[in-house]
Amino acid sequence: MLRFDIISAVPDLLKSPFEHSIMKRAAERDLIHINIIDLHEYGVGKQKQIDDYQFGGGAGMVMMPEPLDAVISALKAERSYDEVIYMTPDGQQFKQNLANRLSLRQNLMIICGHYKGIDDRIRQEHVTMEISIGDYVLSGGELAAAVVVDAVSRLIPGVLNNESSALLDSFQDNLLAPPVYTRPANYKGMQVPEILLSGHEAKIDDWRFQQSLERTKARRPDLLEDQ
Ligand code: 6GU
Repeated sequence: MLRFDIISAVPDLLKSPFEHSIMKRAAERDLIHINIIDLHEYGVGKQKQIDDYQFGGGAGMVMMPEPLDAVISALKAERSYDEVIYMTPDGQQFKQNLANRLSLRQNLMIICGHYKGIDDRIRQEHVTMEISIGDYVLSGGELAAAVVVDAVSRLIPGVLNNESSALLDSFQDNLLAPPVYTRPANYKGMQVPEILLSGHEAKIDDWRFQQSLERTKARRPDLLEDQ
């Protein structure tokens, strides 16, 4: 069982992504557990304040250290965490390889930043890994966290119906996935490649591999140089 504790100032953003399809089934089978914590519960004072102006001036609020320290410390008192992850555009770029490694962990804490981000001292004190999902800026870390949780969860044995199917995903060998077809065999005159109808398993595997290679060369040659 892989447990995710996700800290957010906008927890509603994280509700739906895990309540459907594969994620839902994974939780029902107790293969993953997703716990979403509203940072406001740990806010300061009567107003339950969680953000404040930044020192040095400039537009945008910063998430205060005290509420974050309170929630992180409360969680750490319950169990030990393999990683305390902060979702931020200046983190390491999320790749399949990192998803694979995280899928082998037991307890992951994920902090979603908002506004200008979190006070840097919380990063120094508590955060062990910083992840970005790509070179663009989102309004908050929640959607990025949902991407990470989804990509990691589907790798856990038993989450996908056909376990081998995760091994054939795009990127799993630094290759893009081959094209796929279903019925009808003839669609508007476009025929499904003959080999797929042949029943020749070994030849089909070989064809798929060649297609993967060609697609990767054409679309993402950088992946082949990555090895
Ligand atoms: Cl993790 N957070 C935000 N706010 N923007 C991002 C991101 C994360 N990854 C890419 N853009």
